[in-house]
Amino acid sequence: MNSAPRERQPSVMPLAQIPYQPTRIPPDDALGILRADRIHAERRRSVRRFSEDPVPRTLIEEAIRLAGTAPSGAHREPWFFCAISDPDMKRRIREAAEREEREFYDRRATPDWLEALEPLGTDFVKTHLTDAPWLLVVFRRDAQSGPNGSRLKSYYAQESVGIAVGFLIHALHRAGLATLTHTPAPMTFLREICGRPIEDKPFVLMPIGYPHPDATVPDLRRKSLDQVASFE
Ligand code: IYR
Repeated sequence: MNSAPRERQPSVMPLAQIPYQPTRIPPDDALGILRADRIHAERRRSVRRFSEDPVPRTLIEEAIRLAGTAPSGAHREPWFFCAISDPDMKRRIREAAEREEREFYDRRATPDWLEALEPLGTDFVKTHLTDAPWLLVVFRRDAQSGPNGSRLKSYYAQESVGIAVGFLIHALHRAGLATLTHTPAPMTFLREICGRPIEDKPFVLMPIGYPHPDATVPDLRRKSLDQVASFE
């Protein structure tokens, strides 16, 4: 006897569909927009020496809002941003990060890795963590609370947060602000300092501010289009 397939009772109703009709930009205009944006983006550099000049909190708020427009798996928005300007918290973060980085440079890093870092001239001293007016700690949320005490898991959380951080870096640069994607490993101390739950994994630690007037950056080149793309 054939039993009818059991009806799956959806626990959540599908979202209503609303029209999406952005104005279409003619290709010639679009090319101008993309080119101008790319030329500006090419001037962006990771900065390791920051001015102590203040940056208004409103700029950081807007940049975080913009990052939060990134697409995410099942629209779970699996990110959390802890923005820190408190000097004492910055000092604690620097102390903990330098402890980990000293271990990295003295013991943990493989010879290959140290060789790859050699041209950048980095070491365990992280003055940017106390000089920059803001430290932004980005967390990847692997689960979060939903309605009626439910737990919502994240999907493609790593990819989603990576995209959001990309949006953030681009937006900060457009606003004339510099940052550094800094990932001291391990970064678990950041969860404790920011008071985040165990499901939140530190993803990146970003100092944000204006570059120090005497800042320098390595004279590196970017790959050309044909080195990074093929058109079939
Ligand atoms: N986290 C260390 C090492 C480091 C690793 C990579 I990959 C870099 O591109 C730069 C540095 C540090 O911040 O010094």
